[in-house]
Amino acid sequence: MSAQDEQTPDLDYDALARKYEEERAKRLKAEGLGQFREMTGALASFARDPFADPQFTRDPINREADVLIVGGGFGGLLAGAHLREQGVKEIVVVDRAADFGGTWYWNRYPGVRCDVDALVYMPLLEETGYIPSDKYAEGAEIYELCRRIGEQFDLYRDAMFQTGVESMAWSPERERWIVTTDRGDSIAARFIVSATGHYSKPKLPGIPGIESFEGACFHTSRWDYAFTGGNADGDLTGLTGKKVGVIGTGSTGIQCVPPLAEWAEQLYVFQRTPCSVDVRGNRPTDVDWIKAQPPGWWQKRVENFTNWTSGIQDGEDMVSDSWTNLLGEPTAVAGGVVGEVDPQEMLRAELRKMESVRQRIASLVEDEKTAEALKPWYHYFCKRPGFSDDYLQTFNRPNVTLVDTEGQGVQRITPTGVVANGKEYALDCLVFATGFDFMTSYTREAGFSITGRDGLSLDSHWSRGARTLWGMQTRGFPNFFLMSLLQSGVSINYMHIADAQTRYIATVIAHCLKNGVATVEPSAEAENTWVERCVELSSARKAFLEACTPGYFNQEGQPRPENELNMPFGGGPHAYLDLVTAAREGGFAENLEFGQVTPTGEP
Ligand code: N01
Repeated sequence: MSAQDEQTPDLDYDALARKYEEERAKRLKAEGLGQFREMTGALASFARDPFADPQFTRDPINREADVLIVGGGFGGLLAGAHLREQGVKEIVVVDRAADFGGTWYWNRYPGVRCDVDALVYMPLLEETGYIPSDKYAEGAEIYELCRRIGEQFDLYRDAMFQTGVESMAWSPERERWIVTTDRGDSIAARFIVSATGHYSKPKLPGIPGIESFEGACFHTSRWDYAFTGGNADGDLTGLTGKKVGVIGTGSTGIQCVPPLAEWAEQLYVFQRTPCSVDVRGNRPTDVDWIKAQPPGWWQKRVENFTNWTSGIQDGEDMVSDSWTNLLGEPTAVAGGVVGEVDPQEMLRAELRKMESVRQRIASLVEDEKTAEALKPWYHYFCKRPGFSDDYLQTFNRPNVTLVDTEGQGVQRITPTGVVANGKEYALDCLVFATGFDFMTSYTREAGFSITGRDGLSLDSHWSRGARTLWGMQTRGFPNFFLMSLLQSGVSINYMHIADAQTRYIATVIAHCLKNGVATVEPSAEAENTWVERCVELSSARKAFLEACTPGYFNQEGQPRPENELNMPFGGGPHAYLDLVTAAREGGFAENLEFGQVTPTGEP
């Protein structure tokens, strides 16, 4: 990197690199991921579902199914919808939640919205006829679309809610997966689609005293409206006259802080690392535009968005927002995930972007010390970029205090408050916006054991890293499909990848059911080739993450050696989507091994 740059002669890149390193060093913790705690034991009550009927009971179910889908979020819903389109009849969706929705079932915190354009993020809009009201849809609206998909594709009929899968094991005799649950069920399923989500296991910080707090206390994905009053639109009347603290300033924190500030008597925002907060620019949906579109518009817009967010100027920028104009120029995206652009050019563009984010803070936040503390000093893609048009301005309110801990975090929690920077802040309510387990271990996040052929557990099979074909199948686990980020394509718009993956999965499953094919799994050669390709392409992202400020992307600054296997595919969304689409359109057989055939006729 040159010390100066023609476009921004004032930006001293070497000085920035030193500053970033200094700030990173402040945040590195020896405990790494060990600093977080699961919601078990003394913290088990944090996991309670505040939206479900706690009295719900039912008799155990013993049944057969063509396909068992774990997870009723968009991954599971898309799988269900595409399987139905292929004529598959017996589809059982199992979810711990009391309804469909996945992330949008759980995350109902005030201010929750999707920060990706609704017309590309929300799937099956043409099929359901649903028109989102805003460019960035509210969580409640997305949750409603999930329910509508469940209805329209008849997925409620056999759904099992408030039910956690405990184990699944392949029975070679029956050529079925035997799935057990925490309600005593036993389901023999021919196929499994494990769509357990990327942010489904909330985590808490292991701050000393966390169990001792006596006020209201909850994680953002289990919002306690019984205490705060109101709903995701605000009206948090229960907070009138209350002192509230929020720990965590990631994408969630920056969304719930403005409504909390509006209703609490006093709000303390405990910050360890500031989020980068860029322009949001929400506005009502252009309904006339949608009505004027020919069929197939969703796919076209989705492809256009993926192109623009991966450095390809594909004619008109249909979405035209802070994502498609990510670095202020058509460069690339996501810290080495997409390897199509000159890394030095990308680095300079990214440093300029971060500078503009800092300048925006200085222009919006009145108190200079607070503005200074809100400035992020790390590479733009080390953390997920944030967007908001009201978060920064919230710090101009007299009832809001930023408690910046300079990378150290909160020291202690007491029965009556939080101690940070040596000072105790008395609180009536404490909110943890501290995120989720992310790519720690597939089965840990999913919460159930998976045992394939010959008693092989997925944990031991992947003990040195994941092995998959296109991130969706793994050898030794017949008829098992998964949706995760491991060796899978990634896009800013998860739905583009999820839609392509579930179309592929539905095609392969329907092929087997229609033709009486007992089993399907990747061939050794196809799996090895894919794993090698993923490893080869992982080096850019690996190096990038190693130099990043700690966060969930890099296992809190301690990236693991097996990461070269446990990363998303580094060849960009296009290469991945082309592959999966070609496979679905006829090429899948050459990469798969099929078991014996007993013609059955119908799927
Ligand atoms: O979680 P996070 P999130 N003391 O892990 C802080 C998606 N999402 O729920 O940065 C004090 O990003 C931690 O501090 P630091 C999106 O993909 C999407 O916000 O580690 N603070 C950080 O600030 C996103 O990335 C949307 O120093 C402590 C925060 O907790 C993902 O979900 C909306 C601490 C955790 O941030 C997760 O986002 C929301 C401690 N001891 C979320 N420990 C949209 O589409 C942790 N922190 C809009």
